[in-house]
Amino acid sequence: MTGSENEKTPQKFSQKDYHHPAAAWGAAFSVGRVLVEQGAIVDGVRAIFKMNHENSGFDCPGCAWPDDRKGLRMDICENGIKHVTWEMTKKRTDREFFSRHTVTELLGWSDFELENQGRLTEPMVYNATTDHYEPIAWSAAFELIGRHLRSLSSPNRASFYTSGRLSNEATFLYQLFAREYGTNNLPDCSNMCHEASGRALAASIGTGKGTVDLVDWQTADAIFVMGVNAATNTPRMLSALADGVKEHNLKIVHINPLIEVAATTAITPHEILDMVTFRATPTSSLNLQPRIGGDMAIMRGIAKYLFEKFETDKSSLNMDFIEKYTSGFEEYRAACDATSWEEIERQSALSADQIKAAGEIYRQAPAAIISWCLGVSQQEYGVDTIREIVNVLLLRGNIGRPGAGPCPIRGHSNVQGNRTCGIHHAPPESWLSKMDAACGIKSPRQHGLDTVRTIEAMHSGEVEVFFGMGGNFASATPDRDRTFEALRNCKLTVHVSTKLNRSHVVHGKEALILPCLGRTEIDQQAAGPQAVSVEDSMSMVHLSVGMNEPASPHLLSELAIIAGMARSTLPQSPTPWEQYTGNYDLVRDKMAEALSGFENFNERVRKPLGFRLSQAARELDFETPSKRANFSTATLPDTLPPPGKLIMSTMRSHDQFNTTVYSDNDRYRGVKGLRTLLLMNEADMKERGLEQFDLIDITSFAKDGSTRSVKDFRAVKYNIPRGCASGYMPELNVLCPIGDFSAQSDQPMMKQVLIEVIGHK
Ligand SMILES: Nc1nc2c(c(=O)[nH]1)N[C@H]1C(S)=C(S)[C@@H](COP(=O)(O)OP(=O)(O)OC[C@H]3O[C@@H](n4cnc5c(=O)[nH]c(N)nc54)[C@H](O)[C@@H]3O)O[C@H]1N2
Ligand SMILES: Nc1nc2c(c(=O)[nH]1)N[C@H]1C(S)=C(S)[C@@H](COP(=O)(O)OP(=O)(O)OC[C@H]3O[C@@H](n4cnc5c(=O)[nH]c(N)nc54)[C@H](O)[C@@H]3O)O[C@H]1N2
Ligand SMILES: [Mo]
Repeated sequence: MTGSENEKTPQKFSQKDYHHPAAAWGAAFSVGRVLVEQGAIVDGVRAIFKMNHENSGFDCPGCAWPDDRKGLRMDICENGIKHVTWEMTKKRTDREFFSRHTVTELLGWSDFELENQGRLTEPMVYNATTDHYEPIAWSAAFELIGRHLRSLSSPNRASFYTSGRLSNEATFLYQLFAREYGTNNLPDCSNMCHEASGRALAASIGTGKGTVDLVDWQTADAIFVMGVNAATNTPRMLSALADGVKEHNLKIVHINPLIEVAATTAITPHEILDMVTFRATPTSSLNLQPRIGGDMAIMRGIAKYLFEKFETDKSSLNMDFIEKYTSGFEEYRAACDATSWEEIERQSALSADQIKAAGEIYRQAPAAIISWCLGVSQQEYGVDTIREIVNVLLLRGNIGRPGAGPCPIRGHSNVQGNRTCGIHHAPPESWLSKMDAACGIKSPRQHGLDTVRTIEAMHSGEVEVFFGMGGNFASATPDRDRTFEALRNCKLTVHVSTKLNRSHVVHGKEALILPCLGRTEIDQQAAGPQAVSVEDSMSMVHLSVGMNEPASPHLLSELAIIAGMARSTLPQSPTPWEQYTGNYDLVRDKMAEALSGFENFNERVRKPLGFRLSQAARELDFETPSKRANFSTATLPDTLPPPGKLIMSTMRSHDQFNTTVYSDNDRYRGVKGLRTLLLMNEADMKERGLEQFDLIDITSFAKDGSTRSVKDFRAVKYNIPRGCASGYMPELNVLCPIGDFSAQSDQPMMKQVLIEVIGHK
């Protein structure tokens, strides 16, 4: 139904089903609009041709999907282009802008309005007397940070956040600074993203990463796509899916409470002929629509089906693999026997036949990949669920051979590299001792604070200085109101950013905004223009080289900012900060000594495709205490909402990058002009007397009994299982209770919020 069809609905928003393929022309038009709006049309087009090219371009900051360098094809996507263009905008947030607007006034602006002012141009400091941000020299800004950090009674009273696009080189210096200063307080966005994946994989196969690469994606016989909105958030995955279907009859199973557009058909932009002739490729063999939180039940059901089939067909399980490489098989079989189909149906909200159909696709496939993203990881039982995914893979030996394996789809473009290079509040001893020996420092051994615990520590006054290296901590984290109080409670907040965002206007008693170069920009240092490296979702490390003139002559690189802060805080530091800043090869030489897998870093990273970090589990070498891949045996948790309540997942629209909102539209879900919405099942709406677009209040219920509410959202009828609802982050973060994080992963349960919905009468 469109807005205009409903009397009660103002004209400005609407929702109707989307019936076109993913990617295709709608994407092309959308790109054109953004290029024009940001005034970046010429540079934008030039940039697109430079993006993700073998060692001659910059890495797309849009997502962590690996680059496909098959010949000359253009492997780009709409959202990557939007993201790059957003950074390359001609608009500027300069000193005149800050002198025109008080911070109190800016606080009333939307996230879109804040970022849409364009690129930050020089360091700014908050003046509490005037309530304005005012220019400050870089040297004075570093001195201010140094003064605060030197005066804290313990280094643990500062916390150093990272958003996942920081390069490997900057990451390494950042952690080195924090640890030389004396703290492991290194929270990062992965604490909200794939922490569950890392922990589950480490326990099951001895490594925190997936084992597959892009060639595996191109050769798999079956791929399971769980809990990801691929056409929006990992659009280049569509190429792998569509090519697989066309080239070798790939079977694709989508598991998602919503039928996202990637689960229908796609036309990928590099298939120019398909674009011209509107020829779409079906990208789904089967769609399973579980209840939110129902994924583990599905995986348990698939395993149960394999055991049942094994009675009559011994090829259903790979017993040779199981005997040679795994432990815990008999216990796992017992756990599957003990789980009834009835319970599996109840928890997943699917019939046993539907799950068996997925099981049969899996059983028939000689090689299979199971991939997943936030729909699986941001759940209370995310770790158990991901371990169950690995159980299913182990049953058929789907690991360590071509076309097979577990594959977490990472989010930010270098979030995996951040962890590899030391962003970890709980680093393993072996990692620390190698780094310490190489760098000549003595790192603290006491574990640090993650994202949720940093918020709580700022709230209670235990953390007094917050440093944000990229990202938008105020908006991205759970429990908005509490996070705002926490940030405001700090003595000093510092944000290294490219654009203005909420975290700058919700600040500590003293506050700095430090503007940095973006990934698309030339990074000129003493030794000439510099390149940085990143690691993609599939462990490929490669160079990224900026090509545009910097947005302002006053921007510093992230490495230079870290070095400036380090020198001011630790005047006696033996680390050659200035030399590192002048020539990133020197940082890489040190990383080659400090990080295993980075030997000959400078040489290997300059190879045309970079290099792949070797991974033991891919070679069937499982670095677990048992030296085997471990089956897990968790019982199926009960994740059903109590009567009268709904389970809500928060997610991204098609037109946003995390907290950066490009527009109020969500094209593939047919939504126009509305972000304060809640997608609901029609029967759940009826039960509450709600009609399409009715105004609603949403209240969330935390485990500690507290409640949080948002008002004046709109109910939107959608194809979603009963008892489930979905809406957008960051608007709904106010409903995510700070204390409701998973005990298994410590991740906030951003896809599993218990709510009630009440219509306005
Ligand atoms: N354009 C664009 N690209 C991005 C980003 C962006 O914001 N914009 N963000 C980047 C980042 S940091 C990340 S982490 C990734 C995020 O990529 P996604 O994981 O795709 O992110 P979300 O939009 O949160 O979507 C989650 C999906 O999980 C589904 N889901 C919800 N609950 C469940 C459940 O219980 N089970 C299952 N199976 N599915 C469920 C939702 O319906 C939705 O399709 O994308 C990265 N790429
Ligand atoms: N409710 C709910 N909340 C969520 C999620 C969810 O699904 N639901 N997802 C979570 C996930 S997966 C993630 S990853 C986090 C994201 O959390 P963050 O990474 O903290 O947030 P972003 O929105 O990606 O950060 C955007 C800001 O980064 C800055 N920036 C952009 N480019 C650069 C650069 O090159 N350098 C520097 N220094 N700064 C730059 C800009 O100033 C921009 O405003 O959000 C989490 N929050
Ligand atoms: Mo993420």
